[in-house]
Amino acid sequence: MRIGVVGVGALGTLFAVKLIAAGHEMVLHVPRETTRELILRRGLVLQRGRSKEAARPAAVVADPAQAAPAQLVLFLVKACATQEAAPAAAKLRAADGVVLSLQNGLGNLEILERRVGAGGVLGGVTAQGAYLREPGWAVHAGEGPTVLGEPAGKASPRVERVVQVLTAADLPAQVTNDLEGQLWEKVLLNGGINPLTALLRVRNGMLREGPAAELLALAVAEGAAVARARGVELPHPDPVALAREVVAATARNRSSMLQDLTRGRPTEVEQISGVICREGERLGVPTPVNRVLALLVRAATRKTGNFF
Ligand code: KPL
Repeated sequence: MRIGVVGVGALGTLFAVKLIAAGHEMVLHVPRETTRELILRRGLVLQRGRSKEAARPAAVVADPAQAAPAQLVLFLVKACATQEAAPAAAKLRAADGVVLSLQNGLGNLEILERRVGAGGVLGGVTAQGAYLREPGWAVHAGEGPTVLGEPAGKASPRVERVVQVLTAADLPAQVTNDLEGQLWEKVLLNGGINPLTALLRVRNGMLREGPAAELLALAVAEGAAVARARGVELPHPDPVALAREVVAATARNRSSMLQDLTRGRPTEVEQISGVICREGERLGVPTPVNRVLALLVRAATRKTGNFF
């Protein structure tokens, strides 16, 4: 199958390497010239411990119109870049193809549907953890399932097909009939793990104990209260216990927000903590911990220099 990737960051690299190894023809959308040249010269690299897997995509393009259309387009840009990158996904998608967003945060599917058309978008969440060593070179730092579904709910043959493609490429995937529940569950986990790891400058595993673990539990419980007040059915009965499991399973990972903050790039705080706080306010559910975490991340993002 011809598969496109828009957003060749850590997860984009991980998915692309696995899918190339499974025999798919990968087309990568890479706007930055230096990254494009690097990937064309060296290929993609996926590292796990001491082992390294290299893979060559079929095409690396700045303009998606230069590539043949893809049946499946993986959309993995940061949530704060969805608006900007959505046209590339729309151009790369074949007329009968789908764009699959596996991004963090809420609001991505609505933006994509406006660009791509309502029938052309699938959503999902992934518990795969990876960080970039350099452009096109990802370190696989945590494994977990990828769950996908139709934005409108019920599973469909095309979701089943994508699940098969991913699973056969060593990216275990499952179908969900409740995408909204999955997206909210991921968002409240990210609302705890991402700001805390970014602000404390630690890997996920450091949230397993002590005051950081306490803050994690408080942030996740607040997010869960907002989701429930909204009428969302959270798949896991105990989101705080789930957050502890995710932190343990991805202990070696550097969260995406930690990577963004340390590189001085915009973070997904608005699409994660921002959404939890705004929805909490609308529904009368207090979110003081998420609010402070959001303010601290915003303040840290604005910080331009170091006094010491
Ligand atoms: O989604 C993640 C992220 O880093 O954005 C987790 C699951 C927290 C893994 O690090």
